[in-house]
Amino acid sequence: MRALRTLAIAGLLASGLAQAAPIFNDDFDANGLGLNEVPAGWTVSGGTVDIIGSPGFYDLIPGSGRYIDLDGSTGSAGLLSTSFSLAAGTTYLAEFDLAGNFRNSNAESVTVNFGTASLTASLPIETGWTAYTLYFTPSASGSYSLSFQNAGGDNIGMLLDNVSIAAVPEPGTLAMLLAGLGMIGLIARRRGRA
Ligand SMILES: [Ca+2]
Ligand SMILES: [Ca+2]
Ligand SMILES: [Ca+2]
Repeated sequence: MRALRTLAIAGLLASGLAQAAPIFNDDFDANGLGLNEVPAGWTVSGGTVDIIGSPGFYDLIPGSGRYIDLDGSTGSAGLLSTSFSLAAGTTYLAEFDLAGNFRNSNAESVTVNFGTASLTASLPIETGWTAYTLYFTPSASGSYSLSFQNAGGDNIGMLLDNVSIAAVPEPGTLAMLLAGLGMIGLIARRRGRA
């Protein structure tokens, strides 16, 4: 009985978490390779970025398909950004991988903004893919952007791959789920006693 109940709880929790539906996903692999390119679904302003990788085009981290060099080849790192329609009160999770520049030891930093949330990442030269997360809960529904800005402009920037955004289940939803499970447990126990 206890095992069954545990299974039921696990099932309900899994279905609750499955509601974390991805609304955006990009591994950049569908793009053509090139210097000073704009990846599909993104805009680049105030400078440039490069699309590099497999096969054999500045493929600095083999096995990653295509990815972004956040400082293009025009002496000015561009602001790479994309925007989404997001709902008030929903929490969204942005996930992405950044890596060092793999070419020179100049200090690098990338500022990431997601709605009003932001972080700055600084990775040394040969640091492989490193996962980052940013949570944002808009107070009003509307269009919000996710953007990446490499500092400096020496044509060698940090690398970006595997960007995704998903709506995460509200804590309230999980709390209600757990309260519901408590009720089921109570009823089951009463039935058992009767
Ligand atoms: Ca990729
Ligand atoms: Ca470059
Ligand atoms: Ca640089």
